[in-house]
This record gives sequence, C-alpha cells and structure tokens, in this order.
Amino acid sequence: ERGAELGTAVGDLSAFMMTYKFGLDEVLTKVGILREEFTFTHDVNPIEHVKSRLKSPASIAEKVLRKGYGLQPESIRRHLLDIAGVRITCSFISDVYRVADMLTRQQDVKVIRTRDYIRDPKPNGYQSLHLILEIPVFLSDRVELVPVEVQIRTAAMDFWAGLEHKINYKYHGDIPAGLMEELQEAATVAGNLDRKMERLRTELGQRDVVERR
Ligand code: 0O2
Repeated sequence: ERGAELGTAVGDLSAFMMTYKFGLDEVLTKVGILREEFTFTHDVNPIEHVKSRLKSPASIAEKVLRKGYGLQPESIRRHLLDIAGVRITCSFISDVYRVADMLTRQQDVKVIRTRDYIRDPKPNGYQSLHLILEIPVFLSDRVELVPVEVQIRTAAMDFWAGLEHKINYKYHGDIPAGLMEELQEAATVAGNLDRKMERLRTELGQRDVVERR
C-alpha cells in the first residue's frame, strides 16, 4: 500500500505530517480571526465556509510518484505544496480577492504561487483562486517554513467543483464527451450567476449610499 511505502521512505511519518498540521493550524487561525473580526465590526462577512484537510499518506505518495519525483522527505517537501489545504467559500467574486488580499499582505505570509482559475478557467470550466502560502511554524528548536494551499472560490464555483469531482471519480477521470460539455455549460451558468450577483450587490450598495444622503 502506498501509505506504508511513504512511511518507510520518510521514517517518522507522524513527525513529518505534524509540521503540515501546524501550518494548517496557523492559516486556520488567520482565517478565523478575519472572520470573527468581520462579524464584530462590519455587518457583512466575506467568508461563508472554511474547510481544511491534510492529504493522506497514500495520496501524497501517489501524487509525488505520478509527478515523477521520489518519496524522500526532501523531494516531497519541495514538490508537493498542497499537503496542507484550506478551502474558503465566499458569496461574491470580489470577496474572493478581498480575502486573498487580507491573507497575502500579512507580514509573516509569503506567497509562493498564485493560480487564478477565475480569470483563466481550466478547459473543463473549473474556477477558483489558488494560493500557495508559506507560513513560519515555530517549533521547540527551529522554525519551519510550511507551504499551505489556500483555495478561495464562490459558493457557485464550489457547487460546480463538488459535482465535477464526483463525476470525475465515477468515470475515473475519463468523463464522456456529452457529459463534459454539459459540465462546461454548467460552469458558464455558474459564472454568469456570480457576475449577476456581483452587479446586484454593487447596485444595492450604491442605492444605500443614495438613500443615506
Ligand atoms: P485533492 O483531493 O483536492 O487533494 P501541482 O501539482 O500542485 O503543482 P496541481 O495539483 O494541478 O499542480 O495544482 P492546482 O491545479 O493549482 O490545484 C490542484 C487542486 O485544485 C486539486 O487538488 C483540487 O482540489 C483542485 N482542482 C484543480 N482542478 C480541478 C478540477 O478540474 N476540478 C475540481 N473539482 N477540482 C480541481 P488534488 O490534489 O487534485 O486533489
């Protein structure tokens, strides 16, 4: 089994995974603080849901081997940047970028990579903003810089990605052409909904300003 293979290659697998868990904890604290601050000081909250996960040893081994790299801890650290993952769901597209800004301008956060699949959706229609953040984790005798993947998307994008993931799983990555076309169409519909909601919110904001005058 791939998980056991990784255990042998890494040596102390729980110590290896622990660092990623701490990185995840640091990012979750940051997101939690932003969320709580917003509920105290503003009447809107850009963050709807937050989910996190640590990649399982089996999928770590599977992904690193699939990419053609070795199972040694150094190789995994260098090539797998999504062992720790946080997914943030927002209501509006502008909130996605607002949350991304609030996280990336923090002093102890370094942005290693940004992939904007909202600006450039994947061919299947997938949309989401992916950031790889590097966070310092302070251990008893050293500081470790841990990469954490943060995926930020709207509820509509998340709804689509959840279904696509299930379909992909069912067809083992080989989705029939007709179904793929329908998925692409659904992604366009989701994108249109997001843009419409954004316009409505902007309009609502402008009306509020006029009414308050
Ligand atoms: P899981 O189950 O989320 O762990 P990399 O190898 O990391 O340099 P990669 O993996 O292609 O490059 O990175 P990318 O494209 O930035 O993001 C990969 C992750 O985004 C995936 O993780 C998914 O969570 C999500 N994702 C990317 N494309 C799609 C898509 O077409 N559909 C859906 N539903 N999700 C997508 P994993 O490792 O594949 O899986």
